[in-house]
Amino acid sequence: MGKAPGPVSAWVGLGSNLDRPRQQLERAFVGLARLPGTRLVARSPLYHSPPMGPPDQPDYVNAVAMLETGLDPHRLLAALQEIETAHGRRRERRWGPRTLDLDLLLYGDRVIRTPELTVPHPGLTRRAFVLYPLRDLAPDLMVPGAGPVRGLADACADPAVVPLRESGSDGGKEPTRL
Ligand code: A4P
Ligand code: MG
Repeated sequence: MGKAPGPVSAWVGLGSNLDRPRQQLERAFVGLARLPGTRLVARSPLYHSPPMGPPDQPDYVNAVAMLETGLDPHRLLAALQEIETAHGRRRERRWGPRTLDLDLLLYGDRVIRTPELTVPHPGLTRRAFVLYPLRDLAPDLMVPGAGPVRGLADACADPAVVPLRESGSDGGKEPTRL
């Protein structure tokens, strides 16, 4: 148990709107790169987005990471939750503000529906703050049951979701392969 047959491409959505969100995401990429049996292959540019859900919270910074991992999906989810906890994440209300949210967006072409894990992530096909950074990394990637990322991103165009200004290493417009 615990190992998938071979490395699988897994896509993780990152979001933060508390305690210096850019830095939260920078640290989260480091945490993802250190996961056992896992390589951080690429990271998207960072995006600025207004909150989806309760409006009485700060705007978010969002991004996507591509991993190659030998962890099975449930082990990977547990590892993502450990990183969230290390970032002081507290679960207070649904869609409330958070230091770090890590969502498992896609795990290869697998469709998973268990009580603790739904893949593809249920919000994936409707959220520009996920689809824009995912399109930067993999426009032709197929979302099981929904089609290619590029078409999904075009279909949920949201002018309020914009790349963060270039500044230092974390606001560039180009995806970074690692
Ligand atoms: N879970 C099931 N499937 C998954 C998956 N594929 N990836 C379960 C991650 N978790 C998954 O998550 C609740 C439970 O979902 C977990 O225990 C896990 O077993 P949570 O992170 O504790 O709670 P949450 O994030 O508040 O709820 P939810 O419904 O997952 O919210 P989302 O979808 O993560 O959305 N606005 C902007 N602009 N940007 C954002 O990033 N994020 C959210 C949260 C709200 N508004 C936002 C953003
Ligand atoms: Mg979540």
